[in-house]
Amino acid sequence: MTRQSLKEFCYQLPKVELHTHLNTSFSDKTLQELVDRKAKLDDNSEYRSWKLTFTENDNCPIDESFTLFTFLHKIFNDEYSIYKLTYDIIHEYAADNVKYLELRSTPKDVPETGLTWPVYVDTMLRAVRDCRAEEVDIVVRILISIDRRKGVDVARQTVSLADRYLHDSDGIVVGIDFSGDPQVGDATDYIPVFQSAHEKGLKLALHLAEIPNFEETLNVLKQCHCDRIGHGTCLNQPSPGDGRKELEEIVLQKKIPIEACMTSNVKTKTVRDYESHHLDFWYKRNHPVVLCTDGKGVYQTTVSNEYLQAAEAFNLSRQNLWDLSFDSINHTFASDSVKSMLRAKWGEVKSKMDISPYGCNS
Ligand code: 6MZ
Repeated sequence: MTRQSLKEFCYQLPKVELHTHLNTSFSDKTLQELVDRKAKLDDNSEYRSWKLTFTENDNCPIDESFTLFTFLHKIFNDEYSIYKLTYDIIHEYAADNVKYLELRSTPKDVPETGLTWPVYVDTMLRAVRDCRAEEVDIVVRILISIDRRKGVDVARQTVSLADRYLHDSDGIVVGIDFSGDPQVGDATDYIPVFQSAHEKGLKLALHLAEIPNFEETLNVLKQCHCDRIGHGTCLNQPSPGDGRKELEEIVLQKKIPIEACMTSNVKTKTVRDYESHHLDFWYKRNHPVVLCTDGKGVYQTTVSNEYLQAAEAFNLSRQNLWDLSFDSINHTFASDSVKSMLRAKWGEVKSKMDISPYGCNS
């Protein structure tokens, strides 16, 4: 199979995206427009010289991502930019044959522009509903993010906000994401917040073990319900104290799906290269993994490209890729009826696709 035909297959494949941050998932075109607009509004051409994406072979340590995110937050700081990001991103995923998207974002309060937390979420919802009214072929759900740099009080307020929208967004807001710089703070402090979110019926997607945070990861996994793990890069490494594989055992036993963001991990140097990505470890154990982009703008990728990279790194066949994509439906935070609708959609496409049993390198 040529690379081109594999690439085409990955594009044609109906897909699910479960781990993507709004402020890092822009297309080049949207970014350009929003940077130009902001430079004009603030009469500051300096914005145009900021580095806002990682290009090909541009591997930077994870801290550089967080520096870059602070620049992005300065650009995307009003209702117009949040609407534009959401609206464009939904169309771009639909164009990549993504049929179900969970978009996550941290609400911002920016007094200068009138942005408040509720305005932020309402703006995202407005864009989702506008796309639905246009009959864009994609189902969209929203997760509200807790930024671990902002402390437990803010996290509690975020859960209250998400709880309100859980009951007042026609089912679009479905859960909570826990993210932010993994080198800052201790996830253990947030355990009561996660427990209360779970009790309220919010789904929980938690960034865990993106770097070797063994202690906090163990505490969270032992004491909290967790619906999905973001990254989980170091879950299968032995713990530094006794060399046991306790994290790995808990995750396997609880069958917690892992959101694998290969390109992001390679570009932020938390993983050496695609071939050494932990996807392989979990996949070989028949453990649920979902291929995701993390930030298709910042890391310059697409969901189709993540399938291509996984196929090439681990010699996955078309059937393997199909199964990965189809199984991802099980790990969405959608209702049972939406899951059934998605399975039927995959079924319609399947007969039209050439799903040979051969590996991509054969
Ligand atoms: C942890 C990350 C992340 O919420 O403003 N974020 N958190 N690890 C990562 N891996 C590299 N990538 C993004 O999107 C940007 C925010 O998402 C989180 C960070 O908190 C970042 O500020 P939103 O839409």
